[in-house]
Amino acid sequence: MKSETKSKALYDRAVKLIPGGVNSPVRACRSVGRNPIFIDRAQGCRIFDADGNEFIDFVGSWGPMMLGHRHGSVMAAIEKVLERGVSFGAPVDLEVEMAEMICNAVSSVEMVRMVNSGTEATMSAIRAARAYTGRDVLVKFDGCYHGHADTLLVAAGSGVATLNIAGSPGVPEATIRHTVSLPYNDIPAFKKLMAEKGKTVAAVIVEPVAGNMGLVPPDPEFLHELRSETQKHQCVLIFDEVMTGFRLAYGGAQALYQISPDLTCFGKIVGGGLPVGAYGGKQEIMAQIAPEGPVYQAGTLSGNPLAMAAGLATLKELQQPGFYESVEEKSDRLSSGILRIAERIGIPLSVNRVGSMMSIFFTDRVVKNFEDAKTSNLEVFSAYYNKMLEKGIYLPPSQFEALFVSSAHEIADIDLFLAAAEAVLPELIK
Ligand code: HOZ
Repeated sequence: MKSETKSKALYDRAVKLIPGGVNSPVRACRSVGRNPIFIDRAQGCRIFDADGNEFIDFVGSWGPMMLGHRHGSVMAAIEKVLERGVSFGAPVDLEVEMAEMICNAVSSVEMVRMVNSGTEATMSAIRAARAYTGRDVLVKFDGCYHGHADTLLVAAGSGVATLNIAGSPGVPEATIRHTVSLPYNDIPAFKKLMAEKGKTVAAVIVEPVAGNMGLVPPDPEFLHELRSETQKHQCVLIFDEVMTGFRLAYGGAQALYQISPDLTCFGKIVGGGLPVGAYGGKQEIMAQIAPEGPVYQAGTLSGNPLAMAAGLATLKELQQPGFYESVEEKSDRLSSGILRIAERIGIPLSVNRVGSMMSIFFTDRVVKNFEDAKTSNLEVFSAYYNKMLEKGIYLPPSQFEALFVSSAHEIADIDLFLAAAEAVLPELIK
C-alpha cells in the first residue's frame, strides 16, 4: 500500500475549512470511496503526491496540460512575463496576440473575448446569444456540462453526475424555466423540439464531443442537424469547446467534424494551465458585447499577461508538425490495448475515444448518450480506479469524466498503463 500519511493530514485540515476539503467537487474522490491525495509537484506526465508517491498522470489538470507539466517553453514564457508583472487590469500586447491566434486557428471565430474560466465563457456566450436573438429558450443536452452557471445546471454531467445531484438547491425554478435538456445524439428528439419551439430558442449549446458524461463521441449527423436546424430557426449554435478546443485538432472539434458554429467557448488549453476562458464567434454577435455594444460582461483579471503568456506558448507548441498525429498514435495504442485485454479476459466494458480524450465504461452497452453511460457499474469503476492508483496510474476519479493523453506521455508510459490494466481488470470479475 502506498503511504498517504501526509495527504491524510492535509485533508483533515482542509475538510474543516473548505467544503468537502476541496475547491472543486470531483477531486474529493467520494464516488470512488476514498479521500483525495494531495499533489506536491508534477513534471512531464508524472505527478507526485505529498507523500512522495509517483504516478503517471492521465488527468492533466482535467485537460489543459496538453504538453504535460512544466513544459520548457511554457515555463520560459511564464518566467519572462513575471519580469513585467502578473496583472494590470489594462490592455496588454499578449491579449492581442492571443485573439489573433485564436481567430487564425478557428475559422468560425471572428472576434473573441478572454475571461477567466469555462463557466464564465459559457454564461457570457449564452447572454450574447439571448441578446442577439431577443429570445430566452436555451437547449442543452443531458450529460453535457457547461460549467456551474444557474441556467446550465439541468441534467448536467461532470461533478453533478458524479455526485448524482438531480438539480442544485439555490438555483431558482425561474432561472431554469427556459432551459430544455434533450438526450445527446438524439436527432428525432431535437427535430421535434425545434419544430414545436424553434422560434423561441435563443441558443443550442453542445459539447461537440461530450467529455463530461465520460467521453461520448457525436454522431456526425447529429452535429449537422444541430447546424441546419439552428440556421433554419435563426438561433445561435454554441459549441462548448472548453475541453476539445486545441485538443482534438488545432481548430478543435469543429475542424474535425467540419461544422461552423456561431459561437465557441474555450478554456483549459488556451491558458496553458493557468485559469482562463474565452468566447468568440461571429462578428455581428460579438459586437454586442460592452463597450462595443450594450451586453455587459467584464472581469478584472481577464486577459492577464500571465495566463496569456502560458496560453500562447502552449498554442505555439501545438503548431509543430506531427504534434496531433503523435498524440493520436499513443492514444490509439491505449484504447486498442484496453479493448484487447478486456476481450481476452472477458470483462464487459466499452471504450470511447476521440483523439487524446477517452473513457472506459464498465457496461456492455455502446455508450452514445448519458442514459447509456449511467448503465456503467460504478462499483466496478471504483475498484478499477483504486487498483490502478495503487499501481501508479492517476486517473479521473469518476466514471463520468474523460482521461487525457498529452504529448509528454511516451509509448513506454502507455505500456505501463496497459500493464497495470492487465493486472487489475481480471481482479474486477472475481
Ligand atoms: N469539472 C471538472 C472536470 N470536468 C473539474 C473537476 C474537479 O476538479 O473537481
